[in-house]
Amino acid sequence: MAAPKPLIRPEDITICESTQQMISKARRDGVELFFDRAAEMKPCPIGADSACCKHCSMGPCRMNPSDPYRKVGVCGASIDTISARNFGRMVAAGTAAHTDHGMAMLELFRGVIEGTITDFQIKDHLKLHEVAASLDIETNGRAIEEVARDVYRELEKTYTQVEGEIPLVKRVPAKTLETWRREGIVPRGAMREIMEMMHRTAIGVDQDYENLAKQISRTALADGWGGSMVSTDISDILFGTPAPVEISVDLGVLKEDQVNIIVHGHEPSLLESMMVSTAAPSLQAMAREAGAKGINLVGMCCSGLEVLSRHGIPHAGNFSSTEAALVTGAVDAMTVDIQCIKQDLHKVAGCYDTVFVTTNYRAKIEGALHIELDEHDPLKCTDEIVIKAIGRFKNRSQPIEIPRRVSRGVHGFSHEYIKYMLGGSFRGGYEPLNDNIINGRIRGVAGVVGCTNPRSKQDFSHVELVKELIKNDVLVVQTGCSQVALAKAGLTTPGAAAMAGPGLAEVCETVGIPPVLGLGACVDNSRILMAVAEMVKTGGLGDAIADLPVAGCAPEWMSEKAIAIGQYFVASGVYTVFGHTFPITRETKFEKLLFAGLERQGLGTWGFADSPQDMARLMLAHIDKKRRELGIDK
Ligand code: XCC
Ligand code: SF4
Repeated sequence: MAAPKPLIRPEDITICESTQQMISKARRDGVELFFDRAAEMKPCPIGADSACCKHCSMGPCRMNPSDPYRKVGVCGASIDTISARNFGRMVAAGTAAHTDHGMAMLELFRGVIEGTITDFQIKDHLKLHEVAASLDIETNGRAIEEVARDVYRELEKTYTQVEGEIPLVKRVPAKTLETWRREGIVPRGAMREIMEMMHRTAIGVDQDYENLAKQISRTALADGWGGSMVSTDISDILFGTPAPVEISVDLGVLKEDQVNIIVHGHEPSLLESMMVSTAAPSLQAMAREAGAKGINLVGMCCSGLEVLSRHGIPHAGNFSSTEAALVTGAVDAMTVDIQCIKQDLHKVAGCYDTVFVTTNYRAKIEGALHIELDEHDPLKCTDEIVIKAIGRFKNRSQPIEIPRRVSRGVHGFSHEYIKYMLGGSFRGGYEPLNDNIINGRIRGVAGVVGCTNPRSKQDFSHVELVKELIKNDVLVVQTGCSQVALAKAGLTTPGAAAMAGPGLAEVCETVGIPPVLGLGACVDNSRILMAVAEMVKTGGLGDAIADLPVAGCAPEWMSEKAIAIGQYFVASGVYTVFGHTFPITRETKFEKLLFAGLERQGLGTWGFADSPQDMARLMLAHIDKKRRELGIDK
């Protein structure tokens, strides 16, 4: 009999000490985690390089990634066709995820305007007016409902329009938009672009990788400047635009003597409703009668990021820590909606008697309890979950072990706030951003975003990359699981300015901000688009987004959504580096197009690196190149 394989040490799986502690506990408890399966299941080397196609039943056809032009598929499809089609379908899936989420927010907004939904309101009138103004909708002297109706009608076109240009391209800097028009990649409407992407990647349709690449960009742009941006705008209008607030992050936010409820997923409405339920005096009293000191509501992943900055709700951790949270035994209920919800959470929850509830009709899990959140009566769902959580608290039978770690940090930097904070506008005020870039105190701006992935050491590349960037005077903006990684590592405090280079440190100390600014969930990458558009419009740094000394990175990406995001940043003009893996065959024409050709068309370009030092090196080299081209390098 073969000897059992030695287990990977927790400290080699993650740098998150709380998650390390829970990996050890899970092993003692005999509970399998996704880290274990990642170690067990080696990725298929052909699939990893995107060198196979299963778009029809003449295949599946497999190419040889080390000799990619030796064979073609049964239909004759070349490696470039095959990998461009695979890439296009990833972009379509990622775009569909963000735009469907955005559409759900828009439907909620419509219900609020029509008065059929009364548990949510238009909370941020100022934001509504700003969004209206950006769409050339008259606001002067008009009732808020009228303006809201027009905003709704206009934004709906993001999805349903079949010709023309999606409404939010009005926010794109003129020269960038001109490039898109020349290349024929301005999105018409998200549904149309996703549909066409799926059509063109089917057997026997578009078999020219350059032509496919255009639709890939057009689809991705319907995400960034479409579905995601609508989602951010509407969420701000309904729930409030974030402003900086100090938050606790890490598994130590769970409380042994309270009823712990975790909300994990992506739609802010579930957590917003859960906040109302957990604050209800009757349910608070019920919790106390059960012996609890109170009800502790905690967010995870993007749901958590949506509300942490709006309401100061604590955050337990990112994608790779969702099972770890359950392993504490302290979670009385975990409730989920859409996206990044591992099917095995249901099973792990079962091992610890945690109430696990799916709430969205789009995302059920076989065997899991489903209590649907109906926006017309959201408290019905969330009250019931709270009652179940209290029941579980009362009957807790498992030993509880909560890691003690908690990091405090400041989050909630909407692009509106960055603008205000750095001088009323990005230029022409007190210590404005553009001036500090031009005078060299800030070398450039980097977006570090995206997932964690059990195939790379959790959080490690995020943290090392960001440390390297700020040391080199690069201001970092963040979203998604990356933001949580840096929060846990303590880099979202103003004190972290001490780790920044002298120029960036001076700016941070003067303004009183951390060198790492958390902007929210993955859909809030649209805030980064708005920030770079604002930088161009402010002046002094070129005419197009592609001229700016900025770069982006998703060091530990895993989701198709990340590919869609990466592609919309690239198509918008941003140099975007992905870490550890990239779904493409090397030394092919399609690879050269993504990694060099798009830049020649006036767009941005993709980059790839396996170590955080190399990611930083590539990003800094790009920022310096742009500074030289702008004539502002010293
Ligand atoms: Fe998911 Fe949005 Fe990725 Fe995190 S970063 S693993 S997509 S939760 Ni958005
Ligand atoms: Fe093979 Fe072509 Fe069918 Fe793909 S579409 S599986 S390459 S025959």
